[in-house]
Amino acid sequence: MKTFYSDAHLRHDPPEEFEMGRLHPAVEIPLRAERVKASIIQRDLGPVMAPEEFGDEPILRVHDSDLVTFLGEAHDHWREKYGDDAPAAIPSAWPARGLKERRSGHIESRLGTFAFDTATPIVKGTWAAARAGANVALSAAQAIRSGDRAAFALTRPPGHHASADVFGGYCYLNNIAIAAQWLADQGMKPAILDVDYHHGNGTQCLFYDRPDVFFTSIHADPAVAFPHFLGFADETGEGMGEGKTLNIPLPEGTEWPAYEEGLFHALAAIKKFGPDVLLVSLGLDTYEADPISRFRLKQNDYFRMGAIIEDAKLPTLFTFEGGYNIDAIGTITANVLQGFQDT
Ligand code: FKS
Ligand code: ZN
Repeated sequence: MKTFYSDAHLRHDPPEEFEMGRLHPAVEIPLRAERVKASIIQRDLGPVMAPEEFGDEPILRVHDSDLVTFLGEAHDHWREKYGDDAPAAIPSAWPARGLKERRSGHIESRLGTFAFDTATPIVKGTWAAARAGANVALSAAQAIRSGDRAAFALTRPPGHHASADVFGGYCYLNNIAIAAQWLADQGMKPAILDVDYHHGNGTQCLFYDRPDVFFTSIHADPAVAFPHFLGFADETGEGMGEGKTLNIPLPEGTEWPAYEEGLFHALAAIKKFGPDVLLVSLGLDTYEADPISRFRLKQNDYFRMGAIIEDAKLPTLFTFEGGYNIDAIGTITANVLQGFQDT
């Protein structure tokens, strides 16, 4: 299968993120995607291609123009306020419930308005990288639209936590949602399967009331895991979208047998929906040695994962999401793609 990749992702290189009460070295780093690209080439899984430029329109089908404008100018405004020594913009105040809120155009006010966490810094190159990521996902969608059986969008930064007007969880633009919407606009019927360790809250919100896009996610129980406020089993969609969302939260410590059961459950629901294209938010942070997550999948389990996804017999677009074990990320990503391809 084709892999789409843009080196513009290298420009998003935040040094640190604020979490658990302190600044930590960032885990969502350029080396992740570089390692994945290297493994794909080494395993000979297909050509690595540059994306085409799709312009703002497909992004604006998913995101509010206020967010898009903000992301485009945030770092300039941050530097104007705090100077070049404060490289990464991170919010420190939010318009929380219980206080009457007024919103000015000030950078701190806008950061608090659009960001939902402190782990998603905006650096000088963030917007260029995020925009290129959307083009990577759209180029993969175009390959699928043109008849390719599968495509891998090596998107970085990731996307599944970003919603119409909110960014966070290392995500700025929701790559998979942009691709799914573009395919829907071409007359296709998309289903989204999210296998990242963390619930795809952004993707779920974007399609929650939609009858035409199915969303299912297997993830760590949000009662104890990020993103904390969404991803519970009783969220099933609303209005016209009732029944078109399926969450499968699993406990910390989950190993392959229980995970596989969840995967079969998700794929059975997808089959019932009857899509003509499958989009997979491919997070690799379910790995046993992931530094920030607590499932226990082993390297070989990822071949199985790819084979099970292939068994849906649908044109399949993978987008890259999380996964932070730098030594394993290339291997386990390639295992999924190879498991799919060899089936
Ligand atoms: C743990 C705090 C968790 C943020 C985790 C973000 C996860 C991002 C991701 C994505 F795919 F988007 F990259 N902090 N104590 O892996 O879901
Ligand atoms: Zn994740």
